[in-house]
Amino acid sequence: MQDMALYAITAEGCHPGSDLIEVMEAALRGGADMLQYRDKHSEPQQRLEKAQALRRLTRRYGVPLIVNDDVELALAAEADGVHLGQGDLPLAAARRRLGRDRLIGISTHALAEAREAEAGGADYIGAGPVYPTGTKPDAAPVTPAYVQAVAAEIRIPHVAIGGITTANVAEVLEAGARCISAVSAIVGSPDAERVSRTLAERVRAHRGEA
Ligand code: 3NM
Repeated sequence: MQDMALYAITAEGCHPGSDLIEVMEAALRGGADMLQYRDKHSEPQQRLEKAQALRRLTRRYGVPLIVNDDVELALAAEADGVHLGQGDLPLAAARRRLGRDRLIGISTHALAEAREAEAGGADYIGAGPVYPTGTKPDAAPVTPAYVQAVAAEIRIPHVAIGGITTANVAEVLEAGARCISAVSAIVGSPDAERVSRTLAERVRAHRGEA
């Protein structure tokens, strides 16, 4: 998979007055280079329509589209892969259904989970939530120390996630993150393009690419 820098994830509640597709297009203009459709509430038909709209959008920008949780929706929408939490469909079952050509990402919160995902053939892992976040209020923060441990040991790509904003992204990068993900920092902003540009530029600058 490509070496992504900013992985933007959708949320049901966008900044008042903006819609999902507009906000995600703003994120792509700002430099997001991977996008995930995450939606825990919509009905199946609505989910399919939104995933298809995001598929058209991401094709225009040449960016991979990942669907959260739902392998069948990922296939129906011709997405590039799925992202699975620890309680979702097991990695091996998802791989059988999706084949080798589609990406599978796994959320991890501890090194044992990261090692298991790597050994099981995941394409990338999420590492988080790094900081407390209203998007996943019940999850205990893993702190930048977990990002550091993952960066030191895990060889597949990792994405730091959870409570990351323009104010704390430097600390996450210092801990060793090569890619960061954000939900509320982007969708909750009145200027998703500017926030995305700032985040993507910080990541690339830290990698020595800008
Ligand atoms: N997954 P925000 S944390 C969707 O740790 C998600 O696996 C996490 O949202 C994990 O950028 C998280 O708004 C929420 O904090 C990220």
